[in-house]
Amino acid sequence: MNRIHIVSNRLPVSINVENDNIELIPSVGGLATGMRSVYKEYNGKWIGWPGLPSDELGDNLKTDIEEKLVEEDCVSVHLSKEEIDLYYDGFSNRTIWPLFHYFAQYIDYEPQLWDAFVKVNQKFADKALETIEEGDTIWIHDYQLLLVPEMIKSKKPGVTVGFFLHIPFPSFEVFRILPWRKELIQGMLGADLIGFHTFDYQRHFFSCVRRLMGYEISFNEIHIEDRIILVDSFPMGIDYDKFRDAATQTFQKPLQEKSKLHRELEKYFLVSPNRKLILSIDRLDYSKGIPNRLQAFAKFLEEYPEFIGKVTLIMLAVPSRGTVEHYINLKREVEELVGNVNGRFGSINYTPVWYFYRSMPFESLIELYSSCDVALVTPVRDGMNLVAKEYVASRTNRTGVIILSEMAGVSKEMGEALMINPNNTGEIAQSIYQALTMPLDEQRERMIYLQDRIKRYDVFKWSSEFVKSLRKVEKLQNSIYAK
Ligand code: ADQ
Repeated sequence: MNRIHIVSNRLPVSINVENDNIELIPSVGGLATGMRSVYKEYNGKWIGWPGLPSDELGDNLKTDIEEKLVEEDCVSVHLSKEEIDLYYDGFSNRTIWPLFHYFAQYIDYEPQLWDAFVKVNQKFADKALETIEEGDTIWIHDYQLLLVPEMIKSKKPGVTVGFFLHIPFPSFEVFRILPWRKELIQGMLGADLIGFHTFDYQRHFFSCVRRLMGYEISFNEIHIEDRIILVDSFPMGIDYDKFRDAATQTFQKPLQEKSKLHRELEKYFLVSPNRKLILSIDRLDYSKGIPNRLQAFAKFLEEYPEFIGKVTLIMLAVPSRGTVEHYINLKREVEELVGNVNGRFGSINYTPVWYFYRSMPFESLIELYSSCDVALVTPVRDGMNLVAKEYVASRTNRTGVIILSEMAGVSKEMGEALMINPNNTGEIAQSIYQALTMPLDEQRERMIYLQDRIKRYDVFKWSSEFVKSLRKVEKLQNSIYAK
């Protein structure tokens, strides 16, 4: 069986260095979970950045880290502070991210950022080329590494290359704005298999390939001279059983073992048994529609004053990209809005919005998912959105309602959610009312369908389907070469 290697911007471990002692902390995120099963099963390596700027590490420490990573079959690509600034915070997060999420007004067009992007992509490709052999398979992830497929294919054509994009692929009219549009498409076309979360992103990609490069497309194949590139959609799932089992255990724990958060939530319900909780969880990112959500919640309290004192919005925002200007401004805007809503509708014993600007441990996330009556997921653009799936998996009693943006990739799999346009605060306010007053039977009916679907296509199914397609495309290539 051919080896399968993974390449992503970050390795699936973080590194903690204390008094020359190096500790590897495995990441528990969805991608790490799904991919770990793949590269371990197929004897591959995971190539990526270990998360520390290389200029902060001495040569000895760098070597020690590399040796430690070998134990986990990880290969590190070292990046300096300047490279992180220009390639990661720069071209990846100040140019591609806003472009692909339709925030054209935020795009940074600095050629210096592009140059760094090419250089660092080449660094990842070189490290991968050192690690892999002809005949191996490699699976490259996400928008930070769009040029890597071509950089590998051009040097080792016998390697089967897969690429998966975790964010939306924008329509041609948006994509064409970028000066380096052709280079990005060319970079992606080095892959033999290109995957997106949804058919719409796939459709946009085809339209860009046709209009910018003039290549032939037939069904889901792109034909370029003697190559065939397969393009398909693979909606990413979550580790469903992990969320369901953790939620089940949360309810079975004796009171003294429950977390502080859980005890506080119980106290809250004890004080007001008829109170309802709405949950909002995201990275603090302008694509997630957090201000709209707060405005809609305020509108809801304004239109339905009988709910003042009876509904609380718990809003978690994980700090993200805090050095990029638009993120700093967004943080300020969100804090002001939270202050406004609490100032307008709050009282001594009622705080309408509980706002947490921090990452939460897994147990607390589960407690919140399983305790909140409504999940408010309103991104203005989102490749998929795993929070919506995690909420569904954690609802062991099969109640709960999701209010979901039609702009999130996950909306294609969640027809039973209350669908909203995130720019329509009136519609969101109405949906909050509908969710809070929805009979339990109807909640269960919707939740059963959602759970069935999300459980069936979990993260393991997602990765195995992608690997299956990689094998298919590998055979296709071999048959072409054999002719
Ligand atoms: P993200 O934009 O990061 O991912 P999402 O899919 O929602 O968005 O994943 C966020 C993850 O962070 C979830 O697993 C969630 O549990 C966790 N999280 C959120 N808030 C947290 C908090 N306060 N504390 C701890 N954990 C928290 C990108 C794309 C998405 C796509 C994924 C996967 O932008 O569209 O769904 O990749 O492809």
